[in-house]
Amino acid sequence: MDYQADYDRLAEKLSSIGIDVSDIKEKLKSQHIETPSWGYGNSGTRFKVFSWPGAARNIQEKLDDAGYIHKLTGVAPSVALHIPWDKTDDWDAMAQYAEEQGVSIGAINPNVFQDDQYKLGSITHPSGTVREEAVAHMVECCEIMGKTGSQLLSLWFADGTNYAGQDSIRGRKHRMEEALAETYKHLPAGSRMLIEYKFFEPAFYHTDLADWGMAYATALKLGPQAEVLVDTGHHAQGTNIAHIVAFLLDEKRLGGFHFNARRYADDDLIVGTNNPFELFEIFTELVSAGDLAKDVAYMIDQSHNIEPKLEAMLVSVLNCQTAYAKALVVDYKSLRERQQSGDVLGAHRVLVDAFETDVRPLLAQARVEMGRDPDPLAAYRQDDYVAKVAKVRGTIDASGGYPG
Ligand code: PSV
Ligand code: MN
Repeated sequence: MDYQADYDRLAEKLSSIGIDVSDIKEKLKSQHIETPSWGYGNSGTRFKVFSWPGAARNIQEKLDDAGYIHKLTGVAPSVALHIPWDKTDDWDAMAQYAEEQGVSIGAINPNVFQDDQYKLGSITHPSGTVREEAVAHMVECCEIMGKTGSQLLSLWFADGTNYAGQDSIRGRKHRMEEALAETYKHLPAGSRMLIEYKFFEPAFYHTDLADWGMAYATALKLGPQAEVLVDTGHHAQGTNIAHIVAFLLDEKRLGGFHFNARRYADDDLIVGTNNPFELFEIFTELVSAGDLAKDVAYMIDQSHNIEPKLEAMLVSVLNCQTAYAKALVVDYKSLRERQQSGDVLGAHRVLVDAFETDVRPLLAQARVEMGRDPDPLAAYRQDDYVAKVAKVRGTIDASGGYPG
């Protein structure tokens, strides 16, 4: 890949507007995008789960695949686990195995939505016994955090109702607060609880944690270790996610992201495929917030149906890099000046200029400096990893479920 001359030109242009290219490259090299274990296995829609040749069959293979994505990109050094999907008897061995693949264990995601007893909810269920089971599972996940060195408990609940009057919304709110307060007590020191909201699905009348405001209010009640997780697929059409991000950053309660792309609902498509400008808007808020964003956790949460699993994950990571790089080349000084003088379209133009900048040479250079291939997608396509794992793993029957 011949990118050097383009890189030199871009570096010169950036320095002419006062942007230090080596500073940008350092930031790109320290970017951290966590991939989800469940993105490497078979997954799909509620209509059909297509079997993918070489889809990971167990946690070791998921860690192998995550290690491969990190090897290609250099910016995906951790893997989120979903419990019990990824449960093991020997957490030390799993952490060790992950390390051997060049990755670490990231967020621990309890699963309180797949068992029969959760039909009417988990932590908001009318039955105290069911709520206790859900809390016990979350406490177990806090213990797993201790054993794996994970710093994040990432919570999402399918809880809600389908019909008006089905249950007391305020009653459920109180049950949820009680259950989360109990779980909070078990968080390992220095770790964080991320509260993910979603406005619908699987519940269709009301969802107990429907939006960022509810997650934020709940986090405030719980304490400083509780923060909000923004899944980009969990909003109504037209919602300005960048605004939510800016607000939560300023309130110091933005804990992290689940990135994916959507057109209609929670489509869980490859990040940045149909919403590159939205992704860029989000990253400009993060970059311009400086230190306020230093602890934000960046994770991918997608469910591939028809696309090759590993390539889908790779493209998502690369698209996050691209959005970040574009946000880093914004001329923020000029942006502030134009904002200050009321230059509506001038300010907007500053953002568009950065968005339209071809950052591929910059990314190529940063990758080479990280010891990676300048073009990870080409490297992936030339490599035989996928063919090798397809041969070893074969095609397993995927009719078992919908992990997405
Ligand atoms: C729910 O749609 C969600 O976004 C949550 O993060 C789950 O943990 C994940 O998808 C996997 O089902
Ligand atoms: Mn999610």
